[in-house]
Amino acid sequence: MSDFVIENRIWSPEETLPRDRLEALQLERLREAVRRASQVPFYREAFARTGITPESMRSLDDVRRLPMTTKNDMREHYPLGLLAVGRDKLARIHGSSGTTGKPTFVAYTADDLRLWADLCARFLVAGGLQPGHLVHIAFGYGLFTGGFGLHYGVERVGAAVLPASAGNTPRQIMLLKDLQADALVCTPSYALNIAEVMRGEGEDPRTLNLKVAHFGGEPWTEDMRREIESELGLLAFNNYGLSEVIGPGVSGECAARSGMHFQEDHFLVECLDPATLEPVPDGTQGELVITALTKQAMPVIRYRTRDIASLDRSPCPCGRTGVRMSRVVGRTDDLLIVRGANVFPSQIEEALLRVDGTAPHYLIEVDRPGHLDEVTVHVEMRPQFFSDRMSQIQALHDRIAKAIHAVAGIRVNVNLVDPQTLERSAGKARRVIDHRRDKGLI
Ligand code: DLL
Repeated sequence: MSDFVIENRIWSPEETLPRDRLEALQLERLREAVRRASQVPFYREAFARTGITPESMRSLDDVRRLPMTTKNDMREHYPLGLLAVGRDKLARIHGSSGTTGKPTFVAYTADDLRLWADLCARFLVAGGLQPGHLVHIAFGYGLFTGGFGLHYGVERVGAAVLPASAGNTPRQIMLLKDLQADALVCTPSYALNIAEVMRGEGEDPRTLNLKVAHFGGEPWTEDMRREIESELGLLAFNNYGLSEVIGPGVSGECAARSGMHFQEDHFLVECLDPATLEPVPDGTQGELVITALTKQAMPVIRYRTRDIASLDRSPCPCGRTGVRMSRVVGRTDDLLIVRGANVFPSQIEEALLRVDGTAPHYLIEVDRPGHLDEVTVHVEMRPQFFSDRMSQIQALHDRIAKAIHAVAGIRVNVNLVDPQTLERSAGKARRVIDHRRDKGLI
């Protein structure tokens, strides 16, 4: 870890608004958000069906009467069907890559961009960024919101940006060494990658000048934080966001590093049981559902993030009053419900890792050919185990099925496949194909 001392600096006074004033502001803004969303036919029609008007939002609990928005709704209005302003009012368009091939576009007015830079400035300052620092940004500059989002946030703070963008690790290392950046912005896994490549070259990553890092865009753990901090000799801060809501800047850690403060004056957050859509108590994990209160170009009402986390409303020593969210522990799209049993792909992975002879490459296929769900787990054999002897293959097959039953509590079909035959991904590995979804059964 670094011996850099983080001062508790607050960027905007709104971050410390007493709860009653914050909630009054949220309610006022919720009405405005409903008014703005009424400019979008998708929302206008949904509001009309249930008699929603801005004035009908009498308390913050009334948010629960509003319709939810899903990623699928965004896809159905491709490319820009959810705009609340004319195209001539747009200042920027970003996009998030989806599994369906086409991105989901998100749009910003000039005011939205100003707000976004400010929201990023808030968490950057909370995590020790100072005017005069040089910030190395290794997020991609492009449709992804990471690069440009953080870029303007850093500029807003009054620090300098090195827009290194993503990829070409040796070049990133050269830039980090030669320009002596004080802060690093990228995904946590990429920071580890930079450290690993330096070590591979016989260099000590701790000799870089980095003092702080702001990581986001993917899940990571406390263990990973410890490892990155000791490898790179810096203090690492977590920040969270998603394109559909604005990008980075939805929440971020302060010096206390015990949860990410939600920027509640701009985003109303609910934590719901993903099955019943009822609120869960604070401290209990649920799906985050977010309403953007002030975004103009593309209002978003009760967006189902699919991110599982918990909320903590206890006071924070930093003085910020925004509720803190925990790390994202998983995504609801990772959870499979098979014949009523809940199974995470990670449980199948855990079972496979217990069985000798299987490689950590697998694909889970779920279907409902009749009335019952069926799961087939395709598993690669390790090259050294690959055998012509039926008896050996049968024994391996049985061991896998038993291990999965023991860990995940479900019976599955096992399909052993030759080494190197399952698809590899340059980004996130695709682990699940659920035919029930394609058939509209779930
Ligand atoms: O990843 C926005 C972002 C960029 C946030 C850079 C922070 C820093 P998307 O590409 O739309 O947007 O992906 C959003 O990434 O729903 C989470 O599942 C995941 N995610 C983002 N930040 C975190 C985080 C950006 N700190 C999706 N921890 C979200 C865990 C995160 N997961």
